[in-house]
Amino acid sequence: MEPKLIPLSGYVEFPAKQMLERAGDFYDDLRRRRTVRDFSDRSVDLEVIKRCIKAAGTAPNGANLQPWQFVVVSDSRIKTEIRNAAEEEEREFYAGRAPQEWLDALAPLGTDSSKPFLETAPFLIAIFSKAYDVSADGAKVKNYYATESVGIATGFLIAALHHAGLATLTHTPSPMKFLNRVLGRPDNERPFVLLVVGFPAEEAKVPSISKKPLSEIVTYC
Ligand code: IYR
Repeated sequence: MEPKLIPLSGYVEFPAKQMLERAGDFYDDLRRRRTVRDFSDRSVDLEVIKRCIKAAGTAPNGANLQPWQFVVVSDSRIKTEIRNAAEEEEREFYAGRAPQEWLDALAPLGTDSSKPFLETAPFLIAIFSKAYDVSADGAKVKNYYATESVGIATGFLIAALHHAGLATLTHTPSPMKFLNRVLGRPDNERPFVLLVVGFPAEEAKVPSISKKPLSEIVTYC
């Protein structure tokens, strides 16, 4: 097939000084983001969520096959079902399935099997990754780099929600297969992450942890 190529539009170059400022400002904005586990039950405009998911859908991805599905949950009965199923898995996780080394790594976060935020927060966004799609005639169509692509889109989504002034929790109850049953998703969709979205509770607390300095995370050559 002949590719259809069109002129690049939308790219903007900034003067060097402005470029530096923008890079610093973006860092300053992103570094304010904290993973939140204490959510308010205040409602959030669905339109904000839709716009943020549109931003996520612009992510670069394998062969532009866009191997993702975002399921937006606000129905309180479904949230309760998700909480119950997640807590069941988490109880097993914390009571024995997780190796001690993993529990030790989680200790600074103060997490446990109780997940009230799955009912309190106004929105849960279940993000699914599709290793393949199913065409209208039932044939399997393979996707490429599905996990990487969905990871990038999820990063865009978290940044978009933060930019809009919402708090998120990147939640990965393990295993997450119950999300297919509860949300009625087909077999080609694998749960990637359950994003909890809303306003932080007024008394929200977060762990006292820090990010590695640049010198530790970059190598130049
Ligand atoms: N899924 C569990 C455990 C957990 C695992 C990781 I890796 C975290 O960064 C945080 C928690 C839970 O949600 O409690």
